[in-house]
Amino acid sequence: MNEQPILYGASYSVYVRAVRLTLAEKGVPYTLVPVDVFAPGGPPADYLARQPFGRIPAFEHGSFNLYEAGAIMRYVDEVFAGPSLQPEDAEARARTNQVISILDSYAYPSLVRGIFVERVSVPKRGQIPDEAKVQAAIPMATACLKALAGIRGTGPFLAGSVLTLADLHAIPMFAYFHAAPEAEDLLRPHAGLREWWQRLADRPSVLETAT
Ligand SMILES: N[C@@H](CCC(=O)N[C@@H](CS)C(=O)NCC(=O)O)C(=O)O
Repeated sequence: MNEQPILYGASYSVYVRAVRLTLAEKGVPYTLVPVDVFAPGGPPADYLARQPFGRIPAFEHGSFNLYEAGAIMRYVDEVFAGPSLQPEDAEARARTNQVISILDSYAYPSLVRGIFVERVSVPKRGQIPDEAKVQAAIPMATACLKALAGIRGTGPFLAGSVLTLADLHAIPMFAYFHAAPEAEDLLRPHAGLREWWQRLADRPSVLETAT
């Protein structure tokens, strides 16, 4: 299939950014069609045909339509040329998928929704953060950082010795989390995660998807 893929979403979304990072690392040109899920009234009604839950991203490649960031990232990795972002080795591949699942199930609700949104996005909108939500997110954020640091061990990347979809899934969540004042204290015990972030933060794909 020669068509250039189309990604529907907004650059502020962590999940849209994770897909953009994957496309960038694979060197795949694509079109980003803006869909703002937080617009008053929600996304356009016809968008629900692409993503019935009203979330972003959605993806189109020729006649193939897909939603759910993790599925899109795996598809992009498997269909396009460029460096493989999923290890061949069964154990390393399982670690990659384990990290992605931890990020979706525990990191997004705590690091992003519980801490970043309340501490950074809500005040930016001129509203008062819900302190209870921040406090409720801290135990899960703590457990999550400990788990990710443990899985990473001393390797340069989250799930082994090469960059994988696990790193690309994590980058947008960590980028937001770092903007919250809680990040410094919560990351203090995890020199390895801080070093991981420093290694990735000025990667071309990371810089070019920063906005
Ligand atoms: N499981 C979905 C999650 C996507 C998701 O939650 N996207 C957020 C933006 S980062 C969204 O659309 N939020 C809109 C809302 O919560 O109403 C995926 O992996 O694509």
